[in-house]
Amino acid sequence: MRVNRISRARSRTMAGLSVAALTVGATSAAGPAAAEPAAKPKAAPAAAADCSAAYKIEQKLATGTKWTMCWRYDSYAGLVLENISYQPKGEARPIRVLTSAKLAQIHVPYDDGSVEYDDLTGAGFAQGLMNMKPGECPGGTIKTVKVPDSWDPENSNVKGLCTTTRSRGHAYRMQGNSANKVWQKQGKDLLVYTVNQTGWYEYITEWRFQDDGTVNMNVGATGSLAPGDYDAGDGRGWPIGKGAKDYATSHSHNVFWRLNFGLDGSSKNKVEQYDSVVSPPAGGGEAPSNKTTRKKITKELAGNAKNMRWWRVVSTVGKNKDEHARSYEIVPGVTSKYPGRSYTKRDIYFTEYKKCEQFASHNPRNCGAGAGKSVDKWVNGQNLTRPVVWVNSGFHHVARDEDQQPMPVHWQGFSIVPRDVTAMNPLTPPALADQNGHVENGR
Ligand SMILES: [Cu+2]
Repeated sequence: MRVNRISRARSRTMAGLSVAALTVGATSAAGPAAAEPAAKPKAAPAAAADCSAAYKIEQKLATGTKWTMCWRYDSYAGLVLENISYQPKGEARPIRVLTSAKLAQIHVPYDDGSVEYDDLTGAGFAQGLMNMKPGECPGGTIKTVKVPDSWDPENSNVKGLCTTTRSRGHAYRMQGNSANKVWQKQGKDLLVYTVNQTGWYEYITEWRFQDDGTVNMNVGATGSLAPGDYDAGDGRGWPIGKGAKDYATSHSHNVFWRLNFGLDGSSKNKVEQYDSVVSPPAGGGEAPSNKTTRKKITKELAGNAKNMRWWRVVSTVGKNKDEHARSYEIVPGVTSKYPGRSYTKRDIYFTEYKKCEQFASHNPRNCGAGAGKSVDKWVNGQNLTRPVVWVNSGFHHVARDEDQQPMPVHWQGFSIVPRDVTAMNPLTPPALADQNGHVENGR
């Protein structure tokens, strides 16, 4: 966010601290956060989340699905979720999905070219963790988070991590022509979120774990537009005051996520890209035809979303009860891609795991001379055996009158959806469990 020095000091109650102070605290990002339990085994993750109770999130949803994970708090990334496992009813053991998941940058360039921010590594996103009262974590639990390298050591313990559950409407409905019964289920989600103030903005980082195995990652921006920016010219902003006054400067929020998959407990995963080509009706056919082809992504890739294109990450060790390899599909959200920087030019990056590669731009860790500081530089032809997935979701924020006051939350993000993780719908009622593939008994 745009932060003039005065507004930051005011909003943070940390007057006198500057960007320089952030740099001092930077080193600990290279190691585990102070709050992280010591001696956590790195290799061969166990099926269940292996962390102490204080850092465990475990939720069995009303529909029988259980999600388990560990959390920690990083001095740049904020909330980091680790060892995320999914266990629908009918599965004897938890199924590991992700080794780690976190935000990897929020890049905010302004349309007048005056400035750009890297909110995570350069503007104190993690430091801005906000206290929540029970009212903004309805029905849930608010955990206390110790902010590492706190700019404000006396207030480094923040009641800042909400875990709760929410209904999402129909998980499914089926009646058909002949059935005399309606099969329907209302889906339930586990929600995990923090609020981080960065300048005048407040970002809600939300992780939503559905009982059908889908995970939604979204960032919502709210708070307030920065009043110091009501000075834009034509084509660079939008008037939000009376008449042709108070032109708030337009800007982009380019949010990056970093997902380290660990399907079935193994970091060795495969990546596939699928594309479809539609052809006009031919050979007496009535309708256009469509051919979908798979491309194995064996080397690092900087990819672009495209109509009818999708990717999936495939387990090399686990199969479902239909003998199909388990996988997770990456489903992009609505995005407005910002072409201004090398790292914002692509929608997705698949890189070979390297410990120092943690942030999509202005990576604070040392990857060696000439290694580059952004994710696009790390796509350099390596074989992809332990893929890390970086997703870039852009939002071009042209302010509107409704943005005052407070600014309504605007969301951006994407999902990962299970593909063949279970042999059937994980919420299938027992009476329909024989309908795997062909339908039995003439139904
Ligand atoms: Cu904005």
